[in-house]
Amino acid sequence: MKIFYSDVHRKHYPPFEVFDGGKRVPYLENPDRMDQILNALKKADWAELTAPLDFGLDPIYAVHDRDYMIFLASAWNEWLDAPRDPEVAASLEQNVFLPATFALRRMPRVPGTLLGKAGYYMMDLSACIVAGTYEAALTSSNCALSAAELISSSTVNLPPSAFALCRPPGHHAGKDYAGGYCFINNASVAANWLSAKGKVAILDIDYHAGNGTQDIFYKRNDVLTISLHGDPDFEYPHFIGYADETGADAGLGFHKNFPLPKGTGDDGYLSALDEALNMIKNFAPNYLVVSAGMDTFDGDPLGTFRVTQNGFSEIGKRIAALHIPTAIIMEGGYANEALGTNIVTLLENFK
Ligand code: OKP
Ligand code: ZN
Repeated sequence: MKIFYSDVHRKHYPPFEVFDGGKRVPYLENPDRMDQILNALKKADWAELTAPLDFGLDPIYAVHDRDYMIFLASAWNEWLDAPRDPEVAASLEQNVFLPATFALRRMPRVPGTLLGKAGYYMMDLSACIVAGTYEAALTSSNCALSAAELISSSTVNLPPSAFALCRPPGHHAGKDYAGGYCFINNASVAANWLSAKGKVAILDIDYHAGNGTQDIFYKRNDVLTISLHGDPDFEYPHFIGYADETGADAGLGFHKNFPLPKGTGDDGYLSALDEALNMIKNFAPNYLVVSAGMDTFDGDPLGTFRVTQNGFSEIGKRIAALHIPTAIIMEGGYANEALGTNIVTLLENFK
């Protein structure tokens, strides 16, 4: 199996993030996550590490708002150029760019100032921008596009599969906003690219609701989107990911959320997954894109589920049994010591 990966993600490593209560903690979405996965893949003789191709900006602009992308591209340098207090300039705050004011829900407009734009284009304090963020996010989406291209051009008899080892992740990024450690929605960019060649389903198994993916495809019927996650009634992203959100206009009936309770274990998870897989079977897509977050794992610092390693094996087995060309896209997962084993356990079913 080809694993699309680049070291460029290392350029995106914010020195901290701001947790609930204003607590400043080391950035959980860190390069060590990739090192753990790379170590585990090294021991798998079927894993073939491959550099991503460069698809240019067109496939990204086909999903994301132009002005949002220009903001992402220029925010860091504009921030460095902004006038500032010399004392502040010497302090840690200079090492990330974040807004402190967020857009209103009514009559929002895109302001002209850098901090105003940041408040408009960011949904929370986890999507810290540093010098290498834009380049890392572009490369991450090129990994996803490379996996999409492979599954659409492969001539093997078995349904082809590929893994995009993406960092930063993508599923919280909407058309015109960053959030939840995400800047470019890698899975959505790949799925939209594939949609020119056939019907696509996106299955999001990250612990958190894939709000960005939901947002991007909500009115479309050529891309079925399904997310299984911690109920937003108690979990991030709080405002979206509820069961009654099922798509709109032509897309009505082409989005499905499975909000699951705290403590969901293998059995509860797998029965919801079976329902999701039945929907995918009925939709009969030409391509499947899996947003693969491993933060459903028992003991993940950002999750409450209790999915085990056996659970991941079974999840992989059941998705692979669909026999659809599949691009697996890395999303979250923060129990770093177990992350490599967990993702390899999932991927083994597709090799
Ligand atoms: C990204 B992904 C803690 C705050 C939550 C953001 C979590 C982003 C998860 N109460 N911070 O879906 O793994
Ligand atoms: Zn997550």
